[in-house]
Amino acid sequence: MTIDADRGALLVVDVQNDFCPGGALAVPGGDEVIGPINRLIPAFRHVVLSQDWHPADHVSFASNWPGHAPYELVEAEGIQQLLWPDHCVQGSRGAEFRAGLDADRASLVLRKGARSRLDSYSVLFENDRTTKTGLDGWLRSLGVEELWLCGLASDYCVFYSAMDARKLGFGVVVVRDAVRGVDLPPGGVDRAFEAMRGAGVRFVESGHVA
Ligand code: VGL
Ligand code: ZN
Repeated sequence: MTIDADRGALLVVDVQNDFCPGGALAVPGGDEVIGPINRLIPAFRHVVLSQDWHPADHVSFASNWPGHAPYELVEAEGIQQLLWPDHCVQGSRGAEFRAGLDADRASLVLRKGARSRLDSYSVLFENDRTTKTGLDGWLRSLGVEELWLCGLASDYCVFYSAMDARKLGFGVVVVRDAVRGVDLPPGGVDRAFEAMRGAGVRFVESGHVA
């Protein structure tokens, strides 16, 4: 598959300490995405890094739900909310980009999930599915038509970003060796790939990109 540096943008999703081994919400092999991502970055003119960026009283933290534990499902503001361990707290070390990620060439750092009562998996819409992050307008004003997705996690933030991008009419490519998943509940990664394929997302290995 060929990269069009002007029409395409690389979206590096949530490559943060808390999603890497040793982090609060570690994704198995999470840091293994950094090598392929660093090799892809120079091929794009538009590189966006996203950061999961929660206040300490965030609705997605099980610690803010007395009597509940991480990975339980609750309802908040009419939205199904999966509870997580505290992660990516604004300004914390866990929220920083993983050391080794070549963040310098990014033209935009997008922070999401910053409102206490609203979670955001997708880099395009928050979890109420209507509040925009603003990334859509940024991309369109630059003439970007195709999004190349990499990062963490393939069954949450990468998945929701890919599905929203397809709904908004972008071409979407997921770089297979540059994503890793939580796989909770088990099988979630396979289901996410199936759903993305059904939505017209294309897949490529970073070594097969020109
Ligand atoms: C994510 C769970 C909770 C992600 C963020 O980046 O995939 N997953 N918050
Ligand atoms: Zn989060």
